[in-house]
Amino acid sequence: MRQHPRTLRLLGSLLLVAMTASVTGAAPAPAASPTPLDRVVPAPASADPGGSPYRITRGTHIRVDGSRETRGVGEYLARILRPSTGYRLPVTAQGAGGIRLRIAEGPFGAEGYRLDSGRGGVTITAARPAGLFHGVQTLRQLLPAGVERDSVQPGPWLVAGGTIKDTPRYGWRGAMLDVSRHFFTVDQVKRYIDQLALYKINKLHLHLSDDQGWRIAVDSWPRLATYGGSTQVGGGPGGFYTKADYKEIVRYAGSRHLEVVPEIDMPGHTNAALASYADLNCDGVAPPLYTGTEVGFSSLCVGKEITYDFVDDVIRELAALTPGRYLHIGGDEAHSTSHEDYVTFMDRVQPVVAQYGKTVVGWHQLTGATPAPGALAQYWGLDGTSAEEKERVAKAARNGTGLILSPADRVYLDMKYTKETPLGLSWAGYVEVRRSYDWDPGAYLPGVPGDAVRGVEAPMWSETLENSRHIEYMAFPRLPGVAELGWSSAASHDWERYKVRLAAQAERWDALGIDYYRSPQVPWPAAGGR
Ligand code: TNX
Repeated sequence: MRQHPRTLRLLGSLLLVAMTASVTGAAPAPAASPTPLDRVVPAPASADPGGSPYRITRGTHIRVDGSRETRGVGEYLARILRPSTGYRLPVTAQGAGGIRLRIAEGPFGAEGYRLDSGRGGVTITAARPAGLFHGVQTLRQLLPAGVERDSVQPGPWLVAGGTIKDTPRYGWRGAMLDVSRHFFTVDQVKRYIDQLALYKINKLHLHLSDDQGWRIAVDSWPRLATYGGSTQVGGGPGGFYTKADYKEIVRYAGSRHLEVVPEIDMPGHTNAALASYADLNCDGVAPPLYTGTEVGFSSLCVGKEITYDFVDDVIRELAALTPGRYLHIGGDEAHSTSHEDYVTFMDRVQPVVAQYGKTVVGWHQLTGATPAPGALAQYWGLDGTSAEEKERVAKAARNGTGLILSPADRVYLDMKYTKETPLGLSWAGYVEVRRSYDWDPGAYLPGVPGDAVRGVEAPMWSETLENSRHIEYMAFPRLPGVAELGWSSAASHDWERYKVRLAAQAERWDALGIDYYRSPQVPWPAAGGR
């Protein structure tokens, strides 16, 4: 009997499926099964699957309400989806169905959202554009990883049916980039911003000055950038951001709903400034530029009036460039400043920040002086930090100083994963993926009231890091874990489940060209098909 050609094709594919299954020893995944709603990093507050999936097709529209910012989120989504789907995906204000971004009152807070998916469409609802933007990040992760590629992929583009309701645990979910030890270009910073946005990070802290380089143009003290920015660790050419460059970083971060927090580290970590202006030195002699990696040898001259003219000018110009609320004044490792001078300096400088309309952030040594009302302290101690130092921080927290947690032996992204890691430092120990994820910011420091903890931040110091590949290798896969600590509830914390969700991200990093460390602690999908 002659077989109908369609039956033959069907038999052929069944045979192929059976063979694949016997080769891999596993049942083949149904070709079109969409990603489950809860397979997202950071874990959403709730995910209720149900109903039919939505399929993005050639006819899909992205519908936005009238506001410019909502339209901006719609355009951002379209720019992600168009290259890989090959669809037009017009962003329109009219019509129904498709992907809808909607601003509405609701229990969303400033950054939360709700995502409803079903046969007729996907609707993301939020009170603010930032919530829509975070909802879009979730939607990305619900689509196949191929959606991240910049050439047309086969699809199908299915989003599982159901509802996600999501809102962050903390308002401060930061990442710091040290652009002083090695300089990174505007494009390199933008690339990192895009990676941070994937995981709903909302603060980009830029460490703009240190012993090895001053990286931001200051009109009233031009040599800071032109001379103080002219080298870096290892003696390379360094660089600095013009004011236009810096504004472009701020604009780009804003378009990804990140707030830039600029840091000028004082009174220590200031060799680049001291080298640029002899008058800033107590002895009136400018030291040479520095390209090594020691810390703690430099200090502004606390007893000289010109120091405060300098601080006033720098803070004024930087505040004027910064739409965000915060200005970080450093204050760490001031080993060459006496305690008395440190207190004098911080007492004088914090009001200058307030005078130019900003809120002080400082490294936690600030709690050894008197933190200004409303100031935030960034804790970077270790398990082994003395009980006395921890108590000083806890006491400040009880007195109203907010805390950002960046424990160095958990979330310093420049720490080596193991002794074999080719990049990074190890003064705080080796920090494998589990260690960076497996702690609770809300219960980390004894004696700290829960509401004093404003969030978490992952610093990336760049003594050993010279390019985007280096940054990515150290950030991935630890950064998503820190993002999850900042976003997801303590109740959802579970390494065994987290590591599976994390492993599923690797395909996405491959599609985006993000380098990462293949930690043996994470059950990565088998290589191949990449
Ligand atoms: C400590 S933590 C520093 C930085 C270094 C970093 C290297 C802190 C506030 N200061 O100056 O770059 O360690 O891991």
